[in-house]
Amino acid sequence: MKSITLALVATLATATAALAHSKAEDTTPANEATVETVEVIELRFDDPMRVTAISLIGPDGEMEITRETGLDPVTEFRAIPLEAMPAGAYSVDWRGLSADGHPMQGAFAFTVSD
Ligand SMILES: [Cu+2]
Repeated sequence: MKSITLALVATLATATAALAHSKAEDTTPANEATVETVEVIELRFDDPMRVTAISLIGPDGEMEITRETGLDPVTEFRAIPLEAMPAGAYSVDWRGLSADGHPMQGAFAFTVSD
């Protein structure tokens, strides 16, 4: 009985690895970067991700952005800031649905210089 259970666990582990969830590979601005201006916020994934929520938090709180890529699953998600971004510390928080159906979330931070 024990060997059957172990075999099952091994099978499940293999199936999970084959359907690995989409990962955030890279962002614009890059995590921990210092930039002078931000024209676009980009998230790049190794497999399509349906980004279900994204927020840009600046030195004075949450800021308005507009999604360029909408709610379709994409490997390159783009959003445009709608307000001027004063110097200071920023972070982007996002949630999404991976190509394998797993809910995902991530965050990155950057600084806008004077
Ligand atoms: Cu997954």
